[in-house]
Amino acid sequence: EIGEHSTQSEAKLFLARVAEETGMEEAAAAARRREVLAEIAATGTYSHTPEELTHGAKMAWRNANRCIGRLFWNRMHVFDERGAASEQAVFDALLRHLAFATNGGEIRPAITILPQAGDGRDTFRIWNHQLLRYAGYESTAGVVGDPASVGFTRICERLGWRGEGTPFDLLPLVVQHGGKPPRLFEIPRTHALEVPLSHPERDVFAGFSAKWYAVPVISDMLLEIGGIRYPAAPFNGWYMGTEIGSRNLGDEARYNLLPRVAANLGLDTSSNASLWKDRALVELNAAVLHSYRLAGVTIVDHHTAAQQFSVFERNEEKAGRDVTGRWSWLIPPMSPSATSVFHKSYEDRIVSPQFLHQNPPYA
Ligand code: HEM
Ligand code: NRG
Repeated sequence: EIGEHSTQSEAKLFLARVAEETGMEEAAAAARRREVLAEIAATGTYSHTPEELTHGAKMAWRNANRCIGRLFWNRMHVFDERGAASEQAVFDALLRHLAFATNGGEIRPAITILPQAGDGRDTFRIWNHQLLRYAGYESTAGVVGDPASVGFTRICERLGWRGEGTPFDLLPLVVQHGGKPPRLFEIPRTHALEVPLSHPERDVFAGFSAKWYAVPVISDMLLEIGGIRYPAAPFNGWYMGTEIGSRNLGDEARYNLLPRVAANLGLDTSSNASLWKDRALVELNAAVLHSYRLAGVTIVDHHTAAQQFSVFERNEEKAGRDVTGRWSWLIPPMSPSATSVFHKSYEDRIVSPQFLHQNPPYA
């Protein structure tokens, strides 16, 4: 069967790489390889050792072509939650993840790995795009909250959830086991650290108190390791400032704050050539970095992140590995040409282990 065959070849490649990278003894590596091939022959699939799981997840981060934060790929905590058997158990694991990752503001990269697919048991799907995200409500006066969440917010409402209606309502966690109806869980405030935004000198948020959450935890991607798929494996690092300042708050199709910030700065918005958007972007981004720093929450500016990425590139070269990347995602959405990544090109080739987009389980 095709599926078994590819699992077999993917497993062999992965095991060889892990053995090499972790300095396994030849005999131990050969024994493990035989064991996995026998398991695949007997059951059509196999399960990873804790060591394979941990190293595999780190490799997937290392191979994430769109990620500028990869210097730290080998420093991530891996929660092995493959034993989770109920929606409640998954929710509890996600709260442990949030507490560990948040760490009072000193953010720690982590991943929680839930049961694998294809071994005959039901897997889980987390319907949320990120564990922490704000709702978006369509109204006649436009969207209240995050326009990117309008569709998912409607799903939550159909499942019985009602938000307060503020621009920053945290969405509930939606966890599905197999083909059962999903279950909703409200995230306790204690597990959702947020940062009130302010500017060091100017009142750029006059008329709209903005905030953002501390930890980005992507929860809708599939982790593939050695031919094994983990459809629920939420992971986090910390924010790069521009993700919030340029995109989440600045995009016209998101919180669209540039006109307000420009007005609060007294800029001439009647002419594109006044560069009011650019000036507003800079001050919005300065406010984000300032506020996270003030709150003691880890964040990286895009210049430092790009420098760290250059160190990653050198490290990988020393280790004899190619660095793949997607240029259009690696360049930061403010002053890209002031960073090194802008001036280089990258091969956007898929390397396994990897994080993959998957179809949403709803709609
Ligand atoms: C994407 C930074 C940690 C995997 C990104 C992006 C940035 C970023 C700026 C682009 C996001 C966008 O434009 O929407 C960072 C920083 C980290 C970090 C500063 C701090 C440690 C991690 C970790 C993982 C990871 C721990 C996985 C274990 C990814 C993946 C993407 C990505 C898979 C692509 C997401 C997508 O396709 O939507 N990262 N990252 N990153 N990062 Fe990282
Ligand atoms: N741009 C998204 C988050 C994408 C991932 N970014 C990270 N990942 N920093 C946003 O919410 O703005 N991470 O694992 O740290």
